[in-house]
Amino acid sequence: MNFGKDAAFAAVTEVPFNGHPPLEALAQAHLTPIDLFFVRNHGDVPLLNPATHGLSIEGLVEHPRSLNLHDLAALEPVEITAALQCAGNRRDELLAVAPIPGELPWTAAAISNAVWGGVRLRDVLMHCGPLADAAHVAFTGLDSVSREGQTFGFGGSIPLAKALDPDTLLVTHMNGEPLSPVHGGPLRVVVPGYLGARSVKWLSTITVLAEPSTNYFQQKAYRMLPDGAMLGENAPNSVICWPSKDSQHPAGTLSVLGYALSGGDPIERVEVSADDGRTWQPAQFLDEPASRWAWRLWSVTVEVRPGEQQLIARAFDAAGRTQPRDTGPLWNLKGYANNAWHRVHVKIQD
Ligand SMILES: Nc1nc2c(c(=O)[nH]1)N[C@H]1C(S)=C(S)[C@@H](COP(=O)(O)O)O[C@H]1N2
Ligand SMILES: [Mo]
Repeated sequence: MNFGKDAAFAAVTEVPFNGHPPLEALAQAHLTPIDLFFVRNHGDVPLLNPATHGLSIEGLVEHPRSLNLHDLAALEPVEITAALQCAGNRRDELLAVAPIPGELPWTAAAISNAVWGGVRLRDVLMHCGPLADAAHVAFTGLDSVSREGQTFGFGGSIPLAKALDPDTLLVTHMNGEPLSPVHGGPLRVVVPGYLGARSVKWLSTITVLAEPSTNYFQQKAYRMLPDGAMLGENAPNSVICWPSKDSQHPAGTLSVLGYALSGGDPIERVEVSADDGRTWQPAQFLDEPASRWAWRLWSVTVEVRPGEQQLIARAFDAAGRTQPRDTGPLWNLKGYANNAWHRVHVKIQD
């Protein structure tokens, strides 16, 4: 089963279904087509009936509620363009440093950008009245995931302040289409600027808590060390989508294309070096950001001389935060959050 994906979509695993578009394809459209948008699943893809799908809001709220999609549709509709990036994006480069057992070898294509339609999570939460000790908002999906001898729905949580951000959405539409089953239809969360894992698919329960979710995917996975920080906001990242790794090109000028994003301050500048980081050329942005959460596609033309060459990209956000130079110091047990300078080796002919 390919869940409506394009022939060019590359499956990483069939069960659970995981895959990504060709890296070059990502730089070709500001909005990633649905049939190319990457997929990250930890369990099955439940086929849910939108007519009967229910959402319950419970925990530290004055008025717990059960809503259906019809109730949600009565709230103010909102659309936000946002990139979704898996914490495992670019894990293959960390794998080249040292093995990372049990994790998928994602390339730099575990990311895509879409316009998400739905309602504000804020509107639903305010309707339920969070109590004074509310500090986190947890989400649980209707898929079945097995870990440590237990079977449960994938889940995670975000701080209450992020849940009340008007851009954090309960999503029913993607690029103008009803949300497909593989992307969490009929209802998912989209938490712009955070790692993809918090954007829980097949959403059935929202629980307002004093502490982060106890779900395995909040407590055990998606932290930097077994007891280290839980992942949240995406750091600045930029990737060269074209030319591809180890490709051959004539000497002279070469166009370089890529994406950049950040979960904090917006991306302000992308630079490319063709001389090992001695000199850098600023890239031009190809798109006007529809929102601060959208990715920026960029291009730059560099001079390349015959021989082996490395192209390097790095981005800066508006606060001057940038990407670390080397992958080595970023290596971690689970292979998360690699945002080192992105390096692509190419061969330039005489
Ligand atoms: N219920 C559920 N939600 C989930 C997941 C999952 O396995 N189950 N995977 C998460 C992860 S790790 C990512 S990166 C994003 C991927 O969203 P996509 O498949 O729509 O690209 O969904 C998140 N939401
Ligand atoms: Mo992910």
